[in-house]
Amino acid sequence: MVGSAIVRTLEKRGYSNLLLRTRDELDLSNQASVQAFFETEKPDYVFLAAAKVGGILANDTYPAEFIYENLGIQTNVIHSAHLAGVQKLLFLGSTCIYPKMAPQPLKEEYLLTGPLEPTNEWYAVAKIAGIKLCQAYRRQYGCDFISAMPTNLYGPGDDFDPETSHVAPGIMRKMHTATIEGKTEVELWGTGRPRREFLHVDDLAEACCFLMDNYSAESPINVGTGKDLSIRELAETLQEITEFSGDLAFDETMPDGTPRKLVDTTRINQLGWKARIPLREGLEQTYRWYVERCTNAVSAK
Ligand code: GFB
Repeated sequence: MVGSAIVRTLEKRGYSNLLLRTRDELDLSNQASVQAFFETEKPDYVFLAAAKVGGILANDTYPAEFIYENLGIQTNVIHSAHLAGVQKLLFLGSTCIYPKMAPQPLKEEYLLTGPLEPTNEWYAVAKIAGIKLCQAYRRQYGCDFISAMPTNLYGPGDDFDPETSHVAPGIMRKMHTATIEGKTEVELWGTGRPRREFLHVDDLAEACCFLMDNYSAESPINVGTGKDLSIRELAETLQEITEFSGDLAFDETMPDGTPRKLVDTTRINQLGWKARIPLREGLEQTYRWYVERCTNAVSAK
């Protein structure tokens, strides 16, 4: 989702010399393959968006995959970028790197000031290691490696599998399916009280290009909208968008995760960047994308 959005944004800006590889063409968890790619292609700029990601249940169910795959991908790419003399690298983290009970909004300096949320500490520890790799290579070798911490993302290209996805695509799909199947209820996880901030992936892609041009420092920098809402409010908005007329049933045996994750975006705003896509509009566009994709998949069979 993120890589494709960055490519769309770069192409819109007129870049035609992009070095792209699919997962099948280049396995980023394979050190030798990554090193060979960098030695041969010698990229100037690197956007490191590749990661093993998922929603709260996937994070909690597959801790080994989340820590192992992410440590591997980012270590291989960052080290090879250094060896190949890359001019600038942007590493993408996540706001789950901040302590579970950190004051809100989350400022960049809250990193490593308290315990992490247990459901995603494996992913968070890997992402914190990625930030530290960038900082270490900057300090020791003078590499211009930066890291950005986006808040919860959504948009075209997302994972809509209800078991592994994040909340917005997960609920969209559950409501879409329930309407088709004539169900009167959808099951949601937790209490509905946690608050989350959602950023459209095209806004993140703009922010990544902006930071490549305008940011060069050791500290990670937050990327968000500065606004959050409760999961119940999100679900009610999605009921309107998907036209699901049934009830919301919250399964409180499922985890809530972090109570709130609102990022402080003062730094990036002061540099001159702001998110543009309003949540309602972005969710509507994402739902249209999902429905078109489902319809095409069905008619292709
Ligand atoms: O999006 P989500 O999985 O990620 O869940 P996190 C957000 C909230 O929505 C949680 C609730 O309180 C969930 O319990 N929720 C309600 C649901 N219904 C659903 C549903 O049908 N599907 C899902 N997925 N959630 C992830 C981290 O945490 O966020 C990752 O695990 C990463 O490490 C990512 O940082 C951005 O915000 O809780």
